[in-house]
Amino acid sequence: MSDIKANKNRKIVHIDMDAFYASVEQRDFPELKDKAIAVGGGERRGVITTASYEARKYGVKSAMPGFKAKALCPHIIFVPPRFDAYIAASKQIRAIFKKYTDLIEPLSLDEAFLDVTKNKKDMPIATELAQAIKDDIYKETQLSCSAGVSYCKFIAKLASDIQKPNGLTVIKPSQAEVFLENLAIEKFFGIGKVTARRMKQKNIHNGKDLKAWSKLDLAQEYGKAGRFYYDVVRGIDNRPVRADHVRKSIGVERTLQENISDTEALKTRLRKLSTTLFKRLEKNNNFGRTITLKLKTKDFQTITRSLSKEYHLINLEEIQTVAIELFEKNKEAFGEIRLIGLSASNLQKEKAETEGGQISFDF
Ligand code: TTP
Ligand code: MG
Repeated sequence: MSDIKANKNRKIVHIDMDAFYASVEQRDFPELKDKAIAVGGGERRGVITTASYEARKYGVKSAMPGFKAKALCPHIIFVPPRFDAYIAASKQIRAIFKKYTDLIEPLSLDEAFLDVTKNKKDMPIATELAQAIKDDIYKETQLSCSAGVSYCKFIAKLASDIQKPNGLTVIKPSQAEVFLENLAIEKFFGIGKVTARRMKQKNIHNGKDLKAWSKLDLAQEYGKAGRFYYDVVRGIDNRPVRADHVRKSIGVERTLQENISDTEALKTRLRKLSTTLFKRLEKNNNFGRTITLKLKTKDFQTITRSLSKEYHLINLEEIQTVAIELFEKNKEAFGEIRLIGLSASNLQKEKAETEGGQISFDF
């Protein structure tokens, strides 16, 4: 097993807008400034997309049901989302990135990686470059963001979160070792909630604990992933910043063994397909606001029907409900079906678990 070395010569910047949707609302409606607000969640059974920092003080956060937000923060103001405004702001910030580098990998509307090792401004110091981007963004959009600077993607992303809002955090190659040793296990790239729980049962709570494990032991305990953990805890993440790497949709489709016209049988297929789609979305850490049902009839006519929600569908149950709803609403039009497909679009990376677990910094 040959050891991979970390490429520590790159300069990667991660930019993430602060309370993005809520900040756009507070900017466009000055009466909301300095107020505890949530975007979405106002309607019955609705989930909020995000909350202003004033509301977060009360424990309100993304994906929380509106009633819960209200219970935590009784004076909270619910604002309906205006996606056009968020997309417009997103385009503005991407145009700014473009002035610095073409190596931009957007992760969602409000977040991107930039490789500025070589950059269009010939700026040798990435920290100054990140500050310049922050200033440009503020000048142009009156919105604040947080930046993380490091030599690889996963550390840059963690860094941008450290001093939110309006932060700029640099983790130099020489600081990475201490940083990673003190990092809570669930914050490592590639370690999900389930793995983190398993690791804690084995007394692996932070990077230092994980680092004590040999490559062989990790491989025995976690299979192929174990080898990956071995590298990641040593700050080895050589993934390149991939320009234009945004997926517009993620979908699955199945040609049926035989054509089906029975409604119940089709619904059963659809539920199964929802599960497959959900697994694929989960794997990509990507969730959609829009679900599209595609059916091909026996005479090869393709019918597609879409439904958009104002929040991202992050549970299997939600995806299934939307898929069945789409089917029920339109079933008269279908007849005999030979292929069935389901896709999610208006994608957004699910927020990595960042709350809870304090990181300690020794530098
Ligand atoms: P985030 O960057 O995760 O959150 P944020 O920008 O609101 O707050 P901060 O970065 O300062 O912690 O997400 C960007 C936007 O994506 C957010 O403003 C609203 C939307 N969003 C959802 O619609 N649903 C979600 O579950 C999350 C996490 C975000
Ligand atoms: Mg953000």
